[in-house]
Amino acid sequence: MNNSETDWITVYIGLGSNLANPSEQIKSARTAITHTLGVRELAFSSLYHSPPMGPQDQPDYVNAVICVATELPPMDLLRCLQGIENDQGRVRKDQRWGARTLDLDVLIYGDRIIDLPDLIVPHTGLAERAFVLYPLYEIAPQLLVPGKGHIADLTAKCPMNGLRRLD
Ligand code: A4P
Ligand code: MG
Repeated sequence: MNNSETDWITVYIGLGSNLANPSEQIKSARTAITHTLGVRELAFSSLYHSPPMGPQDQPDYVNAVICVATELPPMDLLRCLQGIENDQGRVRKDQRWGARTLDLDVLIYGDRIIDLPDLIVPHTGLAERAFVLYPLYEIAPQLLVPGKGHIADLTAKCPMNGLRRLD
């Protein structure tokens, strides 16, 4: 491994969609993420179906988690992900946790704890959300979530809340 290779950081990104053919939105986003310069896919979870957290008058979600290696600094990665959300028709409305074609969240960035106005990592709520924990556990069962604990313990404590794995 040369020196530049050692600067690549392992990052977990959560994908969510509940509009305009959610499964296809998630698959397109996976392709877009892995085609981003400075990003390489390491693993991709199954797709999961779950009822909405937050306002109930919206369709159910499809969620997944991707693990990548990246040489992008955290804010550059976030901007790339927001660009992909926009490309896939994301419209930001005032309602919190409303329906969306695509939501990409930086869940974990190496062992970093980040507390910036525009970026909090590990992602807020990660430890309480079945639709994040179970796909994360599927692809990284040994993971230590910085500041929160072992993924196996977090997952064991979290009810599935209607989450089910899609074939
Ligand atoms: N931001 C801060 N930290 C991060 C991070 N780690 N990753 C900021 C990504 N963004 C981060 O995000 C709002 C702001 O968060 C951004 O400007 C960014 O700088 P947003 O994507 O514009 O809005 P949002 O996603 O509606 O807000 P929020 O509060 O992040 O919502 P969540 O936590 O993403 O939850 N139910 C199911 N079943 N499945 C879901 O995936 N998702 C949500 C949204 C609600 N209910 C759901 C699901
Ligand atoms: Mg979000």
